[in-house]
Amino acid sequence: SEQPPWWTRAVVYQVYPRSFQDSDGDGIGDLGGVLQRLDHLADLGVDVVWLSPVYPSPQADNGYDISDYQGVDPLFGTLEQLDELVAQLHARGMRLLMDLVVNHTSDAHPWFVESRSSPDSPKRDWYWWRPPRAGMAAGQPGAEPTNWHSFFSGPTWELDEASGEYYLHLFDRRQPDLNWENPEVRQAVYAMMRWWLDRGVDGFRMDVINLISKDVGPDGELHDGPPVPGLPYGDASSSVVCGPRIHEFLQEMHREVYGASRDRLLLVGEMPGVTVEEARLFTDPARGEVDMVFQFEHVQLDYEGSKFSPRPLRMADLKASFGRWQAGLADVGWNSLYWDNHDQPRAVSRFGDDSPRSRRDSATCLATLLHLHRGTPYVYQGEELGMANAPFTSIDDFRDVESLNHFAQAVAHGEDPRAVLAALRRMGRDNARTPVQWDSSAHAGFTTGTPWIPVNPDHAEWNAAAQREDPASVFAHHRRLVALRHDDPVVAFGDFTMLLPGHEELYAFTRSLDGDTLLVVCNLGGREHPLGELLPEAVGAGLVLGNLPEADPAVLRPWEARVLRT
Ligand code: ISL
Repeated sequence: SEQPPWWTRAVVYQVYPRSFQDSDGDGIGDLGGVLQRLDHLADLGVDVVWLSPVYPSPQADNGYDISDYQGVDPLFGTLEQLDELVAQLHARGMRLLMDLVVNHTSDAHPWFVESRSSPDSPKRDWYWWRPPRAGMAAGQPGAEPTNWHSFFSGPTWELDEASGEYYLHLFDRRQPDLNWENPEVRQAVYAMMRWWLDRGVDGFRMDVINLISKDVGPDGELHDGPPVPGLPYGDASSSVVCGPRIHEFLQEMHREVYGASRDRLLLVGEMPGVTVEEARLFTDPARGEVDMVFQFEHVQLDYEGSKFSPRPLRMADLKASFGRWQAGLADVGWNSLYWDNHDQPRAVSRFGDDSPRSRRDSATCLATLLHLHRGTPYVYQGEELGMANAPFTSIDDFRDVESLNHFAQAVAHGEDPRAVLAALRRMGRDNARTPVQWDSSAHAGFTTGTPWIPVNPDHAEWNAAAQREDPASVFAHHRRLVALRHDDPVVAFGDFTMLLPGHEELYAFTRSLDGDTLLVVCNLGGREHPLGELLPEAVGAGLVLGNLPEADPAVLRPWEARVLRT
């Protein structure tokens, strides 16, 4: 049979460049900084670097608003440094994944500037322009073409005074959605992708790629969505999530772009709202779409409706969700595995316990779970150090457009500002965007200037320098887990079977390949459990890797994780 693709044994590390390492003292991380820190990545042993956007951008959404797809923003450096990064990574046996943000551009992109210039512009149809709702005057509240609520609060439509028409933006008003119905748009995107592949990059992480096909009628009609509770808006999901032509577009992209490069590439689609049934189609190699998707189910279990209405997570829900994804993509397709990224709170604060007593143990326990599932693990910068959420106290501490817009909208609708702030502190994206903690010096070694967002004061204790040589550190544990995936085919390819599905604190499963079985037992709580009673087969088994010093094999201590060979 054929060799499995290279990425089935790979671990990906995400760099969010703004917060990784600053090399020129302006307080913002840059490519020079990434180049200085490659030894950290090589030490960890990761195979791929996914680089969040460095393209020219007004930075309304930290670079996810792109004004030129074929360049590097001076804030981050030069195209020459990007080429240097490709060369340096390749020299170390690593690959580079670029962020592809093509659901929308910046409103400063020349395509949009041209499109906006006149209803007769040849690029008018490259974006979604619509007149006000029938019988209503432009600008009147409720005159928007549909009732859709933006991901970043408010309506998804912005009025252009000059033409009296609205344009669509599922995200910020400075991020107008491209019209993928127009074949010229698609060809322009494909040409840009080929240009990057010719530069030697090894694939793409495709931003909200399952939103590019909108459910539009033959005469251009778009439809209102069901009401969003408590707000004068509707939910756009049924019109934009995995729309009617999404598979066709991804297959066309595949044919038009990858060509002879296909086997060296990794293609991962970020897909909010994707179901496991859809993911099977997206990742079935025979269909020629993408290699894996980022799904969102496990990061939507600890809130109700909106991410800013948090509720406690139930372990049984988490296990049921992962279990379904592991089973659903067992024979066809492939999973991506992540706890956090630049859009999510820090894993140890959200799924673990970041109090001093449990932080190291819960971070290493979560790492064990991440790396031992079947799929490709993604480690987000700082996760390998057990970095935690930030101690934000006021709305002035936040930088993220999503958080700032939500605060303004919620307070305007009468919510208690203290309650809104508490939700932001728990769920806000800036938690993941404080600078990487390299050492205990001022600004954690991130910059010699003033960081664009303050470093977490806990860097005095929690930093890379303190962990690199410490075999008990979170970093050292991640490094062992990466190596285990490279060395042990059971970790990469073994079947997954969930055990004790209803247990409220233990997360246990087996991985099996050709009669060789690993048993993984993780205690996701602060109490001891009688492992000998719950899973007797665990007691005599050989320890492959654990996160605490060896002790009584019949007892699983708080946040203890063991990988055993039965
Ligand atoms: O963070 C989220 C929860 O509110 C998501 O809705 C997030 O916006 C979604 O996952 C899409 O994320 C991606 O596209 C956004 C960008 O802001 C994110 O940083 C990016 O990862 C728009 O480009």
